[in-house]
Amino acid sequence: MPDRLHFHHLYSRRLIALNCGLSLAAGSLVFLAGSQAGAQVRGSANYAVDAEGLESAFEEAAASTNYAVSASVDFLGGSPESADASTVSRHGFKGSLYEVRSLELDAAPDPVAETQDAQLSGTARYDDDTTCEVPGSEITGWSMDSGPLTGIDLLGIATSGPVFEDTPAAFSGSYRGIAGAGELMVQDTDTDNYLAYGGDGLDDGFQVQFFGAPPNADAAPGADPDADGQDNAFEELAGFSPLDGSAFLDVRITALSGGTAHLVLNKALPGRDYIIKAGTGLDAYGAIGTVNVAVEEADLEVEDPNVSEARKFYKVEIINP
Ligand SMILES: [Ca+2]
Ligand SMILES: [Ca+2]
Ligand SMILES: [Ca+2]
Repeated sequence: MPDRLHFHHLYSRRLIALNCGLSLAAGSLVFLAGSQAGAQVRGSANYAVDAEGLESAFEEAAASTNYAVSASVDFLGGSPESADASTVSRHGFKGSLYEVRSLELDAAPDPVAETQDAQLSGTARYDDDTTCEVPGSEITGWSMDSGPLTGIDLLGIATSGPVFEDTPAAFSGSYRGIAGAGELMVQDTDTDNYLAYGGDGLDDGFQVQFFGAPPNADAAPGADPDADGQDNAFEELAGFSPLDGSAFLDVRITALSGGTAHLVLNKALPGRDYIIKAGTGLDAYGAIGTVNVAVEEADLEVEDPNVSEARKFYKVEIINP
């Protein structure tokens, strides 16, 4: 089969060529001291390397816009480095010549949603001011120093607990004997999940603000600890203190003239719908309008221009959409 013989022949020639190449390299080493021709060019259509020489006198550089390599074998040196010099590869040394001087710890994501995980890691800064990223698994002695973390495992995965407002957490750990610290913001993404105040329908931030850390029976949505007739849930909706019996939503009819009734709400909050309802009896109200305000307003006046009944009742419903 002539074709097969032909291929075999080419294959054999390639083997021979390779062997020659190896022999030539060995010869270069022999003539090293006297030669200045050690560097060779290696390349493709997109890439070219002026290859390393065998001592510093032949040192050659391979480079692109962002990257440079110089290499040599006589002192085992070389210095590949990035354009901004933030990282330097120090290959070829027989031992570590650099020591960690400081450690910064970070988290991702940061902020993290409450009850979710974040990966902690570090950045070590060496005594020559270079830096090195350190994975969380290589940092020892993880510690939760403050804030709403519930655990950090050996891989540096931190778990956050529930919060009643955005709350920072502080943590620390060490790398090669150098301690570092970091902070992580835990975001309040659920307004009704905080410990014993969670799941009762009332904003946890409001409950902590007025009743302190849970549990506290006075903080229940239906409780009225200031005995003003409006329970905590309604005080939160209307924007009043649940601990001040003189502060509560008050709706008054201040005037009636020419078939128009003037109503005044002593406080209106932005972001709420105030639905004004009217009826001829206490069991038959119909909505006559909705009022919204852009900023908090005291003594907000509302008019009902269609008063013809002998008597008319009003009430206000508040909705926090
Ligand atoms: Ca929460
Ligand atoms: Ca709650
Ligand atoms: Ca009350």
